[in-house]
Amino acid sequence: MNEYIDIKDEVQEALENNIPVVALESTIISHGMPYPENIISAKKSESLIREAGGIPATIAVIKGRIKIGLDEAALDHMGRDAGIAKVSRRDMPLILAKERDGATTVATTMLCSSLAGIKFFATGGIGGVHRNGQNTLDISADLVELSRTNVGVVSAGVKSILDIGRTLEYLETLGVPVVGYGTENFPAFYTRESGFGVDYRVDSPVEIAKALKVKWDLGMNGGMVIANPIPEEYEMDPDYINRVIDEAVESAEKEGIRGKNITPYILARLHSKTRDKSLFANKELVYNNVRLAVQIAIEYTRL
Ligand code: PSU
Ligand code: MN
Repeated sequence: MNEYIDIKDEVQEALENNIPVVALESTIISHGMPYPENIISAKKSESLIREAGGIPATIAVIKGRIKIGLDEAALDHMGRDAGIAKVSRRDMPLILAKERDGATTVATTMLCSSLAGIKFFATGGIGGVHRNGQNTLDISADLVELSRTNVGVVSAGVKSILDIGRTLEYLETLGVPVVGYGTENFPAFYTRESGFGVDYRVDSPVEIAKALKVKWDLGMNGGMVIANPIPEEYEMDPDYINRVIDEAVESAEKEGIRGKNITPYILARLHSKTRDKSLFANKELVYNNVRLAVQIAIEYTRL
């Protein structure tokens, strides 16, 4: 369909036959979790989508080709190879032209999903306005992508490594709807409540599917932040995790970590400081998001 994209056969068939497809990102594999947990999590996410009646499409760039749906060897490569670039929107043209490998962020997974015709995407957390972002202007390209690319993104909210309040303000400015699944409180990834409210509470996948259909029928470009709190049984103690996060943010500053390296640095630090408790929570919240995304995708195919 496009000279730069390879769509896996089963994904192409699903798209042609109105079978729900859910996209998954690869930055979470290459830069968000350590090996081998990253591969375990990626594979389990894919099987949860299949079990629910959908087709998974993990997205990455391999040797300059956009891959929509990865085979086992490609997934393994994304999880093991230390030299894979983190690819946000600005990086795409160069990584493709240079025929390099790249892990797609929320922004580029949305972009590639949309090029392939996929409307739903599940991940862990989205990027946002970094702390002190009002001075550094470090604002994730994920937010701008949400304002222009037609993909619904299910996440467990925004980590408090970011400035959650300013992230929500910025999404409002960009016209991106933020809904809470079964909650009025915007979740903060490891914890169910950030203290900030959502615009709308929604209690069923069909409500979300309908709202997105309306948005796109009206030609209003952009996605939606579907915020799905981590299940209670996996929630971390807010005081504990926020203390570890504060310490990790401080350490990133001290070491002069900047730009695209900040999030991977902090995540790795959290996993080591919590002795993988944060990694465990991260995996479980991803599975919870995958389950919701496939339900929304199913409802959307019925509208
Ligand atoms: N949050 C996580 N894990 C991740 C990311 C965010 O808990 O792996 C990744 C996502 O791919 C997201 C990206 O799109 O970090 C945001 O990076 P930046 O702030 O550099 O845009
Ligand atoms: Mn940034």
